[in-house]
Amino acid sequence: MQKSIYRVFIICFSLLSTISYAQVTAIQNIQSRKILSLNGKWNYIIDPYENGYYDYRHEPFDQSKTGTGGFFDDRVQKDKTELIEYDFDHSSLMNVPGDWNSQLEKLELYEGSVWLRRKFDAKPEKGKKYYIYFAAVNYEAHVYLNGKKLGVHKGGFTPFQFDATNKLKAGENSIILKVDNTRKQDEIPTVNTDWWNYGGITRDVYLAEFPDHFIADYKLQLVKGNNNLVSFSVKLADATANQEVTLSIPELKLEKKYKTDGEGKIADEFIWNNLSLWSPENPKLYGVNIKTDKEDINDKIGFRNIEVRGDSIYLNGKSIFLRGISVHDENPLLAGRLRSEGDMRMMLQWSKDMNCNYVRLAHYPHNEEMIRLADEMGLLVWAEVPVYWTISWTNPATYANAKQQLTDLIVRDKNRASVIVWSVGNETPLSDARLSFMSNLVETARTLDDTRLVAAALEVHREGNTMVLNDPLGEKIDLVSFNEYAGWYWGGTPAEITKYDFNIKYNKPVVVTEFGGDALGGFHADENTRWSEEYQEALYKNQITLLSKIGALRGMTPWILTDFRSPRRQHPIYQNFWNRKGLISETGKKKKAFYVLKDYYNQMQAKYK
Ligand code: GCB
Repeated sequence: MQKSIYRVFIICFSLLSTISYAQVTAIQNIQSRKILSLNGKWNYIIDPYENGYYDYRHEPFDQSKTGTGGFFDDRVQKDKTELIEYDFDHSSLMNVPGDWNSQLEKLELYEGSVWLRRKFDAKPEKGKKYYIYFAAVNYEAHVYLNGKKLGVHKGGFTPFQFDATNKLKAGENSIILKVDNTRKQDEIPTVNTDWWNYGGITRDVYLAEFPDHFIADYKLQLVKGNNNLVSFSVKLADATANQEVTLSIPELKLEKKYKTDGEGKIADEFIWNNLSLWSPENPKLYGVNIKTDKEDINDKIGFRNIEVRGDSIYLNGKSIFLRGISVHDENPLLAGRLRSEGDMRMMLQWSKDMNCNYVRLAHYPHNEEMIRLADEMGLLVWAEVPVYWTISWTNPATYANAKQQLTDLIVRDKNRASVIVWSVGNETPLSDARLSFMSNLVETARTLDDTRLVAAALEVHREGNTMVLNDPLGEKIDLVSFNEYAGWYWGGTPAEITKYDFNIKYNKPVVVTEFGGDALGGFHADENTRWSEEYQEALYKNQITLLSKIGALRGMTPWILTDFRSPRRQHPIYQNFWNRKGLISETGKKKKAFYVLKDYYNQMQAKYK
């Protein structure tokens, strides 16, 4: 009974969140707003039994009453007789941003709740609005300010904010989060993945101040298929009409003034000739300024066009080959989520060292900073949501969650020229329910952004020595992308890879999303010995021969740039909780296969000059 009430609630909630998603997506370009960083050392309490959230009858502590026991009260003992069984002030500190698994040995494999608290000073001004903004918290965050709940957010890789205007005090404030990274079947991602389930506040936290009628969102990009037609739109946080907004790009001597309509919006398209178009060879970004009488927002934006015609991909009208590599948001050298710009630069520079012009940021939205660096360094991007493997396809709340995460990703990164593909998922098993779930996500992506390609990493099945791709989702997406593991999971040796051929139902550009095999860096043997660098090297050589049979091959992102941690990988000698398919080891050493791929990419670069 209780369960069905909960279900109705979830359905209503998901409907609500679908209807009002525009209000709940994160504010555009937070870095350029008036922000106070709340990064730093936060006190934490590990709470595996959720003792700070539920009473001994497992009822949630009453939010409306203080002193009931909830850790969000942040109580301090007033006299020696008082019993309080927690104490934030004397709890240890952890770095935020930072996953907890890599900061504390006892949390390495922890999945559950941790409370985090930080105090900060504020001087709220009358008439201003205040939001607490999180760039990402994995997975479920309950957020409290000065003992009062601001809200709950689910989804580990996308930004969100809560309105704190009425709860922020002059002087000292205390923000508390209960973060829970428990894996659950009905969530996105679901229980089974092949990456470490890093919990915590993994990206930046800010207190952001806004004037009335502030700019919540804007978009500045080329219209699809036209290298001179610029589309510009703005959305205020409320429906204020006649708000003046000025767009300027000083380098182009471009300045345009607008007034918002009755919905607080602006939408314009205008011709601008002689734009220097963004590409990996010319990662040109223009300084952009968007101003009102109360706000001054700066951004760096590139302009480019991406299109598919027949079986080719065109960037600014020129046919391209995507020389890519898949990348996880993890630093192999220190293990843990990428923590800083330096970490992110290292990953992207390694990709460039291999002569890549493209990265697949698997399997979930990476840090906004990563996309901005890709813009700056000239790397095209495949961006993905964690709709991975066996999602609960028939649960409406699960779908609403996936849709929200996709929406948040697109809203956040739509001004980044580097992003050319929105991927709605990876290796999802065929069924009618899955097809409708995935097709609806494809529709969502197209509705939110008609300028980029929409794709998914599909699977092939084998009929004898033929790899067949006839997944009906292939109809709806722009690329033929699939993962295949000939020479690794499919048994045999690298030599057997080239016996395969392909039967691909769709006449679209083929961009292979994964192939690969494990090699323990520094382990050398003959090319038939599993786990050796020589095996991986031969596998890459033969995979390249195999994939070159596909006439429509327009790119690939082999699996993967660096070794990464995964609880699924248990071989005591070769894995030890590491997936070893990296072309770079966990000590940063390039394996032999790195150079095979690099050679191939040099050839493809010459071919597509
Ligand atoms: C895959 C998955 C990827 C895994 C990889 C592997 O097909 O998409 O997430 O890590 O295979 O190593 O098995």
